[in-house]
Amino acid sequence: MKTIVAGLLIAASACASAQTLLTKNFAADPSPHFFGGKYVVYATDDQNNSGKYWDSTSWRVLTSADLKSWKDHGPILPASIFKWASADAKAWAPEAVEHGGKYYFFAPVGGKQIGVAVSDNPLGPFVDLIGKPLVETPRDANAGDEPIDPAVFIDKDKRIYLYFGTRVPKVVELSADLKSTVGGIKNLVVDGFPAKTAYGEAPFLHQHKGVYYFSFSTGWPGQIVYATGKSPLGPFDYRGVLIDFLKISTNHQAILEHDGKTLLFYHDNVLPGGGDHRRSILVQEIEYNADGTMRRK
Ligand code: FUB
Repeated sequence: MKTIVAGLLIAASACASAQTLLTKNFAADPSPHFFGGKYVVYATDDQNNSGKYWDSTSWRVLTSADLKSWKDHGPILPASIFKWASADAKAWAPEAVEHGGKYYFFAPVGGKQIGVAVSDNPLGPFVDLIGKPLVETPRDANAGDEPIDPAVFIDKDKRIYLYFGTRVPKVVELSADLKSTVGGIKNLVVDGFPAKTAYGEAPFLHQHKGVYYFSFSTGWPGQIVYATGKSPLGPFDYRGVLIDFLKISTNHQAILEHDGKTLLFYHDNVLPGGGDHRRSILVQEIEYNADGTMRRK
């Protein structure tokens, strides 16, 4: 069932509560944060792609004070932040992190490289932090064929981890200044996959009550599933499905815990004219069961 509420499309089903649509512009691959007293979501800019591929060259930013009303700031982050990237480099699933009073923006450009940029303001402008890719294939051993979908997790001990990768989930530790990788790139291990289920893309790590939750998409199309472990480096044990197959070739989630709520952001195809390359971002609250498993609220 779909209804329009207060200018925002709310999708609801018999078994799940409302999901809020963040913007009527096409956008995907949400990276949600609470920066400077407001919610900030960085996204792939599907509004400005060809409609035939994920070939936009900009990222879109959205903000909200209350998770209900969202402001779309438009495609304010261009791939040209990274001068070493080709002019038509595809701007895919971004990530950001607040660290030491500054905001860092991580972005895959062109499918083979991940850049890092910095700003004093969550909305930018961002400037390239190191003037070269932070991760690049084939330059970096074990970067994999497609080092995309960066996700950063800062642990309680202040160690910083960068997750990324297609078909094989990767992790590498970052230096405290975020300018370089530390040690080698490792493959993450997820045990207990059900038959015909495998890692696809969109790695994301969050922690809840001392448990490390590793969520990801299982492929194209994919389910959003998650696994848990005792370390940010894994190994992780498969725990279940958060979002089952949707009528779209990709899905991409990220989880934000703030103000006592756990918020699941992901993309679907719910806007008129939408499709595999014209995606839309939704948010829905999730909760934890006593055994640590998660369920959509
Ligand atoms: O938006 C381009 C790609 O589609 C992303 O990098 C993947 O996560 C998938 O959502």
